[in-house]
Amino acid sequence: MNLTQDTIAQLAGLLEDAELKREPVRKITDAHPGMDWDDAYAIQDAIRARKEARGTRVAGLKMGLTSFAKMRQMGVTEPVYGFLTDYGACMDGGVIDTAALIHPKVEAEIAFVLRRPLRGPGCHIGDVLAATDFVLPAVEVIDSRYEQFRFDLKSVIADNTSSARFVAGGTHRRAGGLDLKNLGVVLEKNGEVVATAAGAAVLGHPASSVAMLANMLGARGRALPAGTFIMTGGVTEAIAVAPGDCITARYQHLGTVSMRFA
Ligand code: 0L1
Ligand code: MG
Repeated sequence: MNLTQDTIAQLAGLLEDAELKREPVRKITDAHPGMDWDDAYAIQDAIRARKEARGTRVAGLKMGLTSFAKMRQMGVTEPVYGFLTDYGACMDGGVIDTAALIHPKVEAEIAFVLRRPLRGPGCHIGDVLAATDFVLPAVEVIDSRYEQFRFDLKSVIADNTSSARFVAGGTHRRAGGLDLKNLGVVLEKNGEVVATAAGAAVLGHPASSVAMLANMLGARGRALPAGTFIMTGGVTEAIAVAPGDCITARYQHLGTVSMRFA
């Protein structure tokens, strides 16, 4: 690690204030070019600790930048992980207030809920499918705290991977009976199809995103407990939304997830 504990705490405060006040900031590596991966995750952990100290509960974990479409869109090459908050959970079919956000975008994702814990290293798709209770469709609303979504990978990790809101819905199904690799997803904005994809868009199979998360956490001495809700990453590129927009994500075999932005 290259940053001091004081700098990590200060940067966590800066990014959390940017979220809570809706005031975007410059990417933090501009002022701290020596920041390394451990520093970036330490800042994310410090944001999580600040929130938990105020009573926020962690509602699940997320993988980000797991599809080639997203990596291409953001000009990065590696997946990242972050956490979801209880106040970020929104109702399927409900209204999401953009006044609380900076520049929201939506991503159609496939979520997993674990029946048994998973611990890396060495975790693979088979381990994930054996440990999964059910899968369900979910839409993530991301909202970078950086001006104009301009960031690099370390800055985005520190910013809790742009995590803001999420909507889980549709139908939950046992993973065993589903071909998750070929599962089709259609994303609609205001009744028009804006993106289509299959589950394989996420690292070849969405379960490999969960395996990668277990392995990334394992490298930091952490595990995924039973019951964890995990969003595996957008199957398509992210789509910008504004007040008045209606989003529907339609999933083969898993139903739909929808929301309106106000
Ligand atoms: O969930 C995601 O894939 C987002 C990761 C962070 C990058 C972004 O804000 O698009
Ligand atoms: Mg996402």
